[in-house]
Parts: sequence; structure tokens; C-alpha cells
Amino acid sequence: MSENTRVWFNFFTTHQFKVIIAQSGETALQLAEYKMPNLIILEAVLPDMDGFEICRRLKTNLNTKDIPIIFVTSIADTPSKIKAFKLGAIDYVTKPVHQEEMLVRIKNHLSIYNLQQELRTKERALRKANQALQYLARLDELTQIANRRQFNECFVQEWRRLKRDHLPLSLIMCDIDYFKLYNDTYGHPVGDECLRKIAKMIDQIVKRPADLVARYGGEEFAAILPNTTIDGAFHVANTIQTELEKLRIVHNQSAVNEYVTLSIGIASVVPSSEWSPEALVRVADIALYEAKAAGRNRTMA
Ligand code: GH3
Ligand code: MG
Ligand code: MG
Ligand code: MG
Repeated sequence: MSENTRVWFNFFTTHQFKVIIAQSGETALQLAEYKMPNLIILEAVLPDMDGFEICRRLKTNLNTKDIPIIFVTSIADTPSKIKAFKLGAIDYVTKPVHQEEMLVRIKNHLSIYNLQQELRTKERALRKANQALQYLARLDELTQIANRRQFNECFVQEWRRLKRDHLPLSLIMCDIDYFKLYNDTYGHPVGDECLRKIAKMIDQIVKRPADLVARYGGEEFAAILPNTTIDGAFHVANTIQTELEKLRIVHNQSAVNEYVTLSIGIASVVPSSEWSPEALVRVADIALYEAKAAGRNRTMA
């Protein structure tokens, strides 16, 4: 350590700063990354690398770019000062440096830096909370599958994509049979449990990456099946009916079966300008109504 460095080291140490000294540019860059100091005092002239280069590298490294850098140098010309500031230095002090002046400068820069860090932390927390909210806003609270909002978003998005690619889009609409009676017989909490079971079952069956299962309404579930023909949709609907049968959810009051059943309406189209997502929902709804009218516990298109 040179005599001058020792003097500064002692001065900062007596003012309660923790000081790390780097003897070369390479060490300075490494130490900055490992120790993450709150502030860097940089000599413009170093044995292996000039201060401007160090500054540039610190500022282009994502880990160190926010650390404030004060140049301390005997290079006093204006172009050098401009260069340092353009590289991102926060301050430029020319030698000889007065100790007390250096101290107040450092303290001011540190308080700004600390405020900035606090803001960044708060910003990160806000962003996370916001993401969590966005996620929750698209989820049905009871069944933990997609809600109507996510259904709408996904439906419009897939519609556009398949219209461009001239590929079919199928829609499955499921409605539990005599569910009002089920609630009346077993109570609302048991009704809720039934909704959870059926949501989980449908969600496990409809599982291609682009598919989406949503709670469309009270006891209605919808499945979006991109790149799927009406035959494919029938196959999925039949699987849903079969798996629901296996669940054997007792429903004594149902007029069609001793267990809970579903009526399903399906519709399929290659999206085009003559059609709209809303029209496809209407067609599936009409098919669902026909399945109800024809005796329930069945799929119609
Ligand atoms: P249908 O066979 O014609 O479909 O008869 P349904 O009784 O199933 O049809 P309706 O539309 O008359 O009744 C739907 C019932 O779904 C009424 C409502 O209490 C129930 N329901 C809607 N949302 C929930 C919920 O979140 N939890 C529970 N437990 N029941 C719900
Ligand atoms: Mg209904
Ligand atoms: Mg109904
Ligand atoms: Mg119903």
C-alpha cells in the first residue's frame, strides 16, 4: 500500500467505512462483483488498465452497473471529465483532494444510492405481487382451473392463430345435470366438492399443451381444443362422460342416473371471417340445449 493510499484508508476507516483496496484494474473488477460495494472510488491511472476502461466494464456488467463510481484523478481536462460522466461516473474529483470534501461527496452519493436501492427493492416486490394478482385474476377460486376471463383470452387468441393457419377449433360445453337438485339434496358444500372433482377430472383429460379447460359458469365447464376436428371433440367428450361415470358421485334425485351426469354440447369450425368466437359458443350452447332436451347424460353436436 502506498503512503497516500494508507492515509486515505485510515481516514475512511476512522469514519466507519469498510474499505477494500484493489491494486489493479482486473482485481478491481473482480472485487466489485464479489463484494458488491456501495460505492467505488476509481483512480484514472492504474498499472494494467485505465480508469475509463474499468468504469466502462463496471457499467456494462449487469451485476455492478448500479454501483456509484467517483473518479479521483490528476487528469483535469474537460474532455476527460465529460468522458467519465458519459461512461456513467457519478462524480469526478481532481487531485489534490481535500479529505472533508471527499467525505461529504461520498455521503451524499451514498444516500442517493441507498434511496435508489430501496426503490428498486420495492419495485421488484410490486412487480411480483402484480404477477401473482394477474395469475389469480385468471383462476377460478373454487376449482383452481381457468375462469371465464382466461377462457375468453385464450379463446380469442387461439381463434386468431387458427384462422391464420386454417386449422379447426373445437369447443366443448359441459353442464351438470340436475345440479340444483343435487345442491338441494346434499347441501351447497357437497355441491362445491362435486364441482371440484369434476373440474379436476376434465382438466386431467383435456391436456394437450394448447388446450384449455375453464369453469365457464356455475356448474358449466368449457374446453377449448385447438387444431381438433369435431371427431376429436366427440372423442374427448366421450372420455369425459366415461371418467365421470367412474367417479360414481351419488345423486339419488337425478332423473337420468343414480350418479351425477353431464350433458355436453360440442361445436367445431375452421375460424374465418364468416364466423366469430361468439358464434361458435352459440352453436355449442344450442347443441348442449339439445342434449338436455334429448334426455341429458349425452353429447350432441
Ligand atoms: P339441468 O339439468 O337442466 O342443467 O338442471 P340444473 O339444475 O343443473 O340447472 P340450473 O341451471 O337450474 O341449476 C344450476 C345449479 O348450479 C344452481 C346453482 O345453485 C348451482 N351452482 C352454481 N354455482 C355453484 C357453486 O359454486 N357451488 C354450488 N354448490 N352450486 C352451484
Ligand atoms: Mg347450467
Ligand atoms: Mg342449467
Ligand atoms: Mg345443469
